[in-house]
Amino acid sequence: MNQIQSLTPTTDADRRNAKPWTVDEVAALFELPFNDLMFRAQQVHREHFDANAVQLSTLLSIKTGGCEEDCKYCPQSAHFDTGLKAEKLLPLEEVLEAARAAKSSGATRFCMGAAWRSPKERHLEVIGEMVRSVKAMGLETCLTAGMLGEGQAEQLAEAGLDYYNHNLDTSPEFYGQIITTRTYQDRLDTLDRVRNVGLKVCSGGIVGMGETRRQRAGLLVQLANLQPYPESVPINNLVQVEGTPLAGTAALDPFEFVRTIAVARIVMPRAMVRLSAGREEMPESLQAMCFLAGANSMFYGDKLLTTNNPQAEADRQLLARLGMRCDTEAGLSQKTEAKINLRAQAPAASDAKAGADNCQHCH
Ligand code: SAM
Ligand code: DTB
Ligand code: SF4
Repeated sequence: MNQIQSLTPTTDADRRNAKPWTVDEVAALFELPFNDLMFRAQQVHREHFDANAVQLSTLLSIKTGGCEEDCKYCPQSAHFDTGLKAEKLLPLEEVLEAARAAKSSGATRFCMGAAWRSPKERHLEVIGEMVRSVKAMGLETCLTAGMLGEGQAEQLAEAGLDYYNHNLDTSPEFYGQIITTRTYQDRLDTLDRVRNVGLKVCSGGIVGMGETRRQRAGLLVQLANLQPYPESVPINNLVQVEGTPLAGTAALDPFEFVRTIAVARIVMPRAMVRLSAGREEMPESLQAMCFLAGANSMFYGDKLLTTNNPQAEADRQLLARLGMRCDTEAGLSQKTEAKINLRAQAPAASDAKAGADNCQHCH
């Protein structure tokens, strides 16, 4: 059981939903009894992935704070006073040092984040150098640096960037209450540019901002109906930062967060669904439930961009306790066979051992 049959990454054709999802259909998934939803999500997850493997990405803020956008959740917006000190773009050597540390603690992808509305030409040259050098260490690279203009995605692709992260953040209906300085269409346009030059798309959103369940469904519909849907889908739980307008928002029911992961898994079966911001505030039991719901990637390392993430050592212990393997290959091993045996299969002792032994960093 759980035999890894192929290391082939998904193709764009694999990630086209044959029929677009409607908000009603996705809202109906959210309405399922919790156990039924979890069961469906696990079926889908196990059809396409090894359910005991998780991919680890480490974040670094390469340009912090002072951002001209007004995203109401964000500690880095210059519109709000969160006490964060704005900094310039980090020098290359500092970025490479962080990438080396990420690799040696077991991350397979290094994600660089810049608090910009969009990057300037002079920045892209430096970032190109960062991408080339991080890749040369054997890490996958991801960048999130705001909207991309004409020719900028090409420049990043030429530098060898693997993924570009640009989140839709929420549903089109709720969006205007969260950000006014750029439109939903601006975000879709950037995703198009990224896709058109062959970069892999990382796009997801944030929950717990006061949106309704239907609006959470609306976000997932937007993502699932992209043609193709993203390779990578980060699901963030709002980290409430004092000074941002969303500080003090009623916390989301934790089961609703798990439901969001499960529905994301069902509507984007072959995407890597990343358990993203907000893990620091989650009990480990809840994180384990997110893996059961189909999350198969997470941010790993003591810090996200400006806020805390669980300590890497605590994560290594959590994965070990769950018998989960962190994947050291680029991308996650995919199962080619869609066979689910609904009767419980007693795991062979060798299977359990294979999972736990696989990652030299975690165990
Ligand atoms: N400035 C770029 C942009 O907005 O695309 C890149 C950096 S921005 C910080 C990346 C993403 O982090 C946002 O799209 C949002 O989804 C997430 N994020 C920012 N602040 C957050 C918070 N307080 N809680 C959860 N997610 C957050
Ligand atoms: C994403 O969706 N979440 C990450 C990454 N992409 C760039 C960022 C989370 C940021 C949380 C708040 C902070 O640390 O500043
Ligand atoms: Fe700027 Fe990105 Fe934060 Fe929005 S989310 S304020 S664009 S850093």
